Amino acid sequence: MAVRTSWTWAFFLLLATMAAFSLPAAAATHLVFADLQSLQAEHVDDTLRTGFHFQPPKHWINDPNGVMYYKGVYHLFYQYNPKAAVWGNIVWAHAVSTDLVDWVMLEPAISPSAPFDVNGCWSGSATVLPDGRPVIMYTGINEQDQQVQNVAYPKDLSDPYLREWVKPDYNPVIAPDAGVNASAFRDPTTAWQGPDGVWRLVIGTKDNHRGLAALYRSRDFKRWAPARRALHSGDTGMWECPDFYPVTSPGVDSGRKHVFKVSLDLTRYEYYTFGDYDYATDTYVPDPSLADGNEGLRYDYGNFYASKTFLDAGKQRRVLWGWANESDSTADDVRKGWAGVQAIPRKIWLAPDGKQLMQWPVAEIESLRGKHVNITDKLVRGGSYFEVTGLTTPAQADVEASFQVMDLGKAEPFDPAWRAVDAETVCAARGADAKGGVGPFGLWVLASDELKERTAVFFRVFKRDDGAKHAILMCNDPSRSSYADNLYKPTFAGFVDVDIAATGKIPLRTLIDHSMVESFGGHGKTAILSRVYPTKAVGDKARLFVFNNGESDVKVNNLNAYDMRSAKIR
Ligand code: DQQ
Repeated sequence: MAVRTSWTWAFFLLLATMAAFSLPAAAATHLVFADLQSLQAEHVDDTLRTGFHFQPPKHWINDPNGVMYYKGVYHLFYQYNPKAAVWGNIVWAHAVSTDLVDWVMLEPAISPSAPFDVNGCWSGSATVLPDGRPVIMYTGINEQDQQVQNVAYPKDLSDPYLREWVKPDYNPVIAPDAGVNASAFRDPTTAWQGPDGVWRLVIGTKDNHRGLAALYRSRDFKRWAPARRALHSGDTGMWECPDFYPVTSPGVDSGRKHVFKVSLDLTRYEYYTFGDYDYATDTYVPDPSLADGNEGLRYDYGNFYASKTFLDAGKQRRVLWGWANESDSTADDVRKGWAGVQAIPRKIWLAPDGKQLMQWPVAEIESLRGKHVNITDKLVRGGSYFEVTGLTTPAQADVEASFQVMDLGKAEPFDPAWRAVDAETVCAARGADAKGGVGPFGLWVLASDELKERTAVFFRVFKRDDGAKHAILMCNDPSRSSYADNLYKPTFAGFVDVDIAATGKIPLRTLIDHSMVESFGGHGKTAILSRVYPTKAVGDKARLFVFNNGESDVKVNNLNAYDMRSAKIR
């Protein structure tokens, strides 16, 4: 017994040591824990597993892959380790759904099996060809550990779930040419066809510090040739998981814009631009008003990475998926037996003013709403808070609220020094407990009885000195979210482009799902996803509050909170 105990301790000590280097803050990609990557989880700790966000029953997941809608069925593939709760042994796991809510888990669609992918089946995309056949293009890690691009086709098109996929022998279809960095050449996009009938796609790569979206062309989806110029590039390090697609703005005759998004391996953030794409010359020019680089607009200002969109032809909408990594330690992941969650699928479109993209959880998830609590016109005096009671499961809930600022004159001046820094720095300096003029006000979610564990999702309003509108900061402050040690607890933040002087109100929607706090400010203008690990505010012990730590009173015009049922993932 003593021997076993000391072995157990030694093992956890080893994990703890590794964990010190493995919090997401360290941000290293594709860290391989040789000793852990085939450590089957024998026990799964359900305490903080999500109820209505997508997760497989156990083990590690990362990027959404090849998402598509095909003949009435949504397909979600994703990076998965079938053997452990850490990254490694990567296959394309596969799940299907008819409503983006309930999922049927299938056998992995693509696993290492051939010289061109024997060391891993990494991210990629699906394209539906004009003859109706879907094709997957993914990155294989070949025998020489080079990154090459391979195709796979469904074995049996009459199977509505497209369970089996065949990799033709002529793979790889795109190999890194001389001069291309073969260990940084991955994540092909969905292909698009120009009026000339030629297929195009881009692949993420880099040239020293310059991230590149390498463009390739093909007439038959089999023989691909590199274009002379990349579709786009930027001085931001390796570009992973590029995405490129057209968007329109409903009801606005602004023409068609193309969105270009990349996931930045160095910072683990994503950014996007949109602009004009010319098929004839294959040039993409972002709108000049948009920042193109680290300061660029983000889909989500929180823990959201390797995202991918697909066109939902059934509902004529574009849907965005993204991966939320854990922010506890690797040792915790091994102990839990699982790691990684997919964010709620979000409808995405161009804002009517053409200034940014908007997002909103797909309407289907509202089918999970249960018991409902409504609060109308409730004043929250500066320095006070109240509990939203009546929900059965505040740890698994959907909350929509609209806050009215009663005295905008109390807004503090926006320190000009902050202009040079990002929202995150401002929010980290002025967290949820730092009293302000207008705000911080918002929600404390996943709060414990004695209120010592709580995650704050809130707004602060500042007066600008440059004559522009007020600056509205939306923050997620997890600094008090848990009693547990060894957690990465970054403050996340973004500005919300709402003219508060004109509207008087700021809307917020927050999806609370045990260890996920996924928020949308300004009707989907700013999104922030955060992972938290409460120890007391779990299950039916979690509570929900509205707080106001500013001088100005705030009125909750309307708050609708719903219990959320669990999705069926079987
Ligand atoms: N994850 C995949 C890569 C991709 C990275 C490997 C992004 O293809 O670049 O699991 O998270």
